Amino acid sequence: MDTNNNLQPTVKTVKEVMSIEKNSADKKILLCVSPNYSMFMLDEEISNLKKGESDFTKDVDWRPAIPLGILYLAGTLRKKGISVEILDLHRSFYECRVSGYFMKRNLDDFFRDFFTNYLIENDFDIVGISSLFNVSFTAVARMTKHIRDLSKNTKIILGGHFPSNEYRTIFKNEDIDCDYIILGEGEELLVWLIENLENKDIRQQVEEHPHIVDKFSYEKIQKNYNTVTSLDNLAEPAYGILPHLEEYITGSLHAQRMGSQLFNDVRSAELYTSRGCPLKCTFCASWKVHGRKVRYHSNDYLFKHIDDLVNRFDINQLIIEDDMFNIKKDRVIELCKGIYDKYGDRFSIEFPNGLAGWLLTEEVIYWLKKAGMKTITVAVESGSPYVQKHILKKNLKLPKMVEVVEMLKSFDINTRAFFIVGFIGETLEQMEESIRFALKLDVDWTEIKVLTPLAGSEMYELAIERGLLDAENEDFSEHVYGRSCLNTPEFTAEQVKIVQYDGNIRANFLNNRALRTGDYLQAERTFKGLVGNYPNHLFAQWGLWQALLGLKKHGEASKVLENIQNLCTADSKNVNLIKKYNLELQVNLNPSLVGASS
Ligand code: B12
Ligand code: SF4
Repeated sequence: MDTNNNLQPTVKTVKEVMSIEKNSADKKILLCVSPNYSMFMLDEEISNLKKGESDFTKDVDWRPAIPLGILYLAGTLRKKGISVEILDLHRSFYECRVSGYFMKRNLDDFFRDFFTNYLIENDFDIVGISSLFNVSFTAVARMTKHIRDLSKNTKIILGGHFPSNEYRTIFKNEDIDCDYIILGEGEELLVWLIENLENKDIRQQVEEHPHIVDKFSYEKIQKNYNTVTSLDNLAEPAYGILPHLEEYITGSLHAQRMGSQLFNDVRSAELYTSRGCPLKCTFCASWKVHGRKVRYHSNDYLFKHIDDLVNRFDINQLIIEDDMFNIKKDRVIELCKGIYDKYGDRFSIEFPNGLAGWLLTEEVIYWLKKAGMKTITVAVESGSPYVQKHILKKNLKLPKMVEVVEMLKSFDINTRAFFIVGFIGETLEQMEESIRFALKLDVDWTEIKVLTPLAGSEMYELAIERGLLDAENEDFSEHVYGRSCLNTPEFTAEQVKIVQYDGNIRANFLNNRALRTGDYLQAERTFKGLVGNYPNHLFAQWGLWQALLGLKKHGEASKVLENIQNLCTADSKNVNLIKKYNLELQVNLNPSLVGASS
C-alpha cells in the first residue's frame, strides 16, 4: 500500500504497474471485522471508562465472538490457493477496553495503533470489511477512509448484512468509500471478484452481475442477495488463521452470556448447521443475506466438523448460531443422538438465537438435553396476540408457549425467553400485555429488548415510509436493541425505555423464578454474576441479598446490605427506586436509609 496520497491520478505508480502483473494468488488480502458499534458509542464507552462508569441499561456487550462469516470467506479463498489475513477490530477494541489502554488514549490513537499502522506494515492490495450491523456504519466509514488515505489503489470490498441491505446509502454517502459491495453470502463471489479484478471489462462484468455492486452502476439496476446452494460444498471455516483464536475459545461471549461460566474450563466454538429461515418476523433482517429457503449441512458433514473442532481445539461447548435450527425434527434428533453416542456428556450446547419453541416436543427436548443443551431460549417476542398476528407477523400461539415452557421445566432445563417492545404500531397497553405474559410464562430469565429498525427488515421499511427514520441521513449510531430510537404516534422513545426497564425489573428481579421457588443456589449464582459485572445495579444487589438470606449466609448478606445502603447514599435515584418498587417492605431495609430520600 503506498502512503503517498499526493500522486497525480494520471501517473501510474510502481504499485499500480505491479498489481496488473500480480495474479490473485500473489495479492495481499486482508479480511477485517469492523467494531460492532458506532463511532458515537465507541467514544461514549471510552469516556465512561475514563469516568469509571458503566451503564447496564444500555445493554451493550463488548465481548468478541468468533467471526464465522469472515472465517468461511477465508476458508474458501485458501481452498482456491489465495492467501489471506484476518484482523478483528472489534476484538482489538475489547482488548483495549479491558487492558486500560483507553485511560490515556482516545479513538484516534486506537485507529492509528491497531489499524493504520498494521495496514502500513503489511501493504495490502485488497481489504474486505465485514459489516454485519447497521450500528457499525460510522466505524466502517472510518476504516474505509483510513485505507483510502493510505492508498488510492487498494481495493475495498464490503460485505455482510448492512452493506447488503444499504448499498445505495453507502455509495451515496461521502463519508464511506469502497469499490465493491457483495450482496448476501459471499464465499463464491469474493473468489470470483478477486480473480477477475484486473479484467479490462470488470466494470461491465460487475454491472451485469446480479449480486455485486460498484459505484458506477449501483443506481442502474436493482440487485439482490446471493445464497450458497450446497452448504456441504463450502470450505471449512478457517479457524486456524484467526489471530488470538484461543481467547475466543476460552472467553466466549455467548458462553458467558448464557451462564455457562458455571461450567469450568469452557472451550467453545460457533457453528452453523443450516442457513436461512422461512418465517417473516417484521423486525428481522437475516433473510436479506441468508434467504427464506433453509439449506442444511448434512449430519455426516456436521459429525466430521465437530470431530475436527474437538481434535484440533479441544472444544467442549457448541454455540449453534442457526436462525431456525429445529425446523426439521428428525434431523435434530439424529444429530443429537450422533453427538451423544460419540461424545456422551462432553458438550454443553447453546442456541444464542433461541429455538422455535412451538416446534419443540418431548422427544426433541429429551435428545437436545442428552446431547448437552442445559439452557434454552424461546423466542416469543410479544405476549400480545394482536401484535403477534398483525404487527410482528410471527403469529405464535401464546397458550402453546406456556405449555412448551412447562415441558422444558419438567426436563429441568434452564429456560429463558426473548421479548421485544416498541414495534411500530404497538401501543403502550400492548407492551404491558406483553410484559404480563412474560411474567405468566415464568421462565428463569426474560430478555426484553427495544425494537430497533434493522436495515432489511419490514420494520425498517415501515419506519422510513412513516417518516420515523431518514434513510438518506441516518447514521445508525443508536441502532442497537438496547436503545430506543423511535418516536411514534403510539409512544415516545423515552416511554419505551421505561417499559423495558420496568419489565426487566419485574420479570427478572422482583419475580425472579429462582428466588420465588426457593432455588437460592441458582439465585446466588445468577445475581453474583450480575453484581460482578454491574456492582452499581441496585436490583442485582437486592437479588443477591435475598439469595444469601435464603441460604442463611447472614454474614455475606449483611455485607451486601451495606452495599445497598452505599448505593442509596451515593445516588438518590436508588432511594426512589426502592420506594417505587416497594422494596423496603420486602427487604426490611435499615430505616435510616429510607429516611435518606427525603
Ligand atoms: C452471530 C451473530 C452475532 C454475534 C457475532 C457476529 C460476529 N462476530 O460475526 C454477536 C453476538 C456479537 C452479535 C451481536 C449483535 N447482533 Co447479531 N447476529 C449474529 C447472527 C445470528 C449470525 C451471524 C453469522 O455468523 N452468520 C453466519 C455467517 C456465515 O454469515 P455472515 O456473518 O452474515 O457472513 C456472510 C455474509 O454476510 C457475507 N459477508 C460477511 N462479511 C463479509 C465481508 C466481505 C468482504 C464479503 C465479501 C462478504 C461478507 O459472506 C459471509 C459468508 O456467507 C446474525 C443472524 C444471521 N443469520 O446472520 C445476527 C445479526 C447479524 N445480528 C444482528 C444484530 C442487530 C445484532 C446486534 C446489533 C444486536 C443488538 N444487541 O442490538 C448485536 C451487535 C452488537 C454486539 N453486541 O456486538 C442483526 C443485524 C441486522 C442489521 N442490519 O443490523 C442480524 C442479521 C440478526 C437479525 N435478527 O436480523 N450478533
Ligand atoms: S427472527 Fe428468527 S424466526 Fe423470525 S424471521 Fe428472523 S430468523 Fe426467522
